[in-house]
Amino acid sequence: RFQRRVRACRYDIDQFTPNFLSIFDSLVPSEEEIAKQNQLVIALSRLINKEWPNSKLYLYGSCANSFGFSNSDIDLCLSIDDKEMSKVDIILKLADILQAGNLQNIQALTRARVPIVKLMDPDTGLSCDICVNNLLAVVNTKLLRDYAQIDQRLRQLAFIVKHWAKSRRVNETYQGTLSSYSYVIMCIHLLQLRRILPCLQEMEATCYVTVDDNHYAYFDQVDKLSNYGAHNNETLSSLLWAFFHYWAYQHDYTQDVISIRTGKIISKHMKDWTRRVGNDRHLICIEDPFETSHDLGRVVDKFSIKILREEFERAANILQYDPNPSVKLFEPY
Ligand code: 3AT
Ligand code: MG
Repeated sequence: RFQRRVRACRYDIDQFTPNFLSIFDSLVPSEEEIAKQNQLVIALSRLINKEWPNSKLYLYGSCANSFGFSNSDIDLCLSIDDKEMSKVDIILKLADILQAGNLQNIQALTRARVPIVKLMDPDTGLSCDICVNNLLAVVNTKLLRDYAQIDQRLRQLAFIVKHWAKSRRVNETYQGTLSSYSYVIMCIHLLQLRRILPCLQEMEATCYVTVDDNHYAYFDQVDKLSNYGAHNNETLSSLLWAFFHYWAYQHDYTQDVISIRTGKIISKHMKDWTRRVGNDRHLICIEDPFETSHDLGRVVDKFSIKILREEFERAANILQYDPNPSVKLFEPY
């Protein structure tokens, strides 16, 4: 009976795609908004370069990886080679520079895992976080953006998943749920398994970067891959169903690690992620594509894993049975 229900649902799930696409459209930032963001980055670069002529300000995170919603905060990374100053000193001096430049709500968070300066630009109302020398985040931003250019369904799926995660409050790393970065990686992995996306890090490299003496390489000529997923005609709602169904009922939480670096599921055993080490519990395992010793699920604890899995099941069941799934799916928690 279950099989019949699954089939019945899979047969007509596509009818919800136009509705999900209009939700996607409503979340995408406008051209004006993007122009405003870019202007602010230029103004901040000028201000900081006066003090540190050899520094460079990079946009990373959702404003640069193409998975940003309208009105999301701007993530910036200051690249600076100053052997004399510690990261904390740089953060404190940066806060002073911004203060003198009439930016508002400046806060230097020197004790955070990734130290940052927060600010608000009174002219545009935009808020920014600036970190220092976190260049791997700039590189992983480019990888995500490159994947998004191969098949438009990735961006659509990840927007809907992020919107669901924010509505259901399971996008809060300080409360033990997953980052937006993790959710995008989960979407890339699903599309790799369905051959809608390739595995760029397994292809012949065309792009090379070195960060802190580590070398990274992958294929980035994504304009040559625009037909890659054309053989697969699954629609957005069908992929959304597959995403939640996978994380609710198919993923083996005791054995498996998802890895977009290899385009496969690999074993926890192979990574030695089978037991708790310090605060890393490995209850849901998502390999970072570059820092392969990092499990992006390490923030998840024994309470939040339960919440997450219940939310995956809730979403899977709504998509399976609800005649109007887009209402309940995003119901505020
Ligand atoms: P929002 O739209 O702000 O929710 P975002 O894409 O900016 O989404 P995050 O706030 O999760 O994503 O993270 C900002 C960037 O920082 C994304 C990624 O380039 C980097 N990043 C986040 N978490 C990690 C991590 N655990 N390891 C490496 N890089 C990370
Ligand atoms: Mg962000």
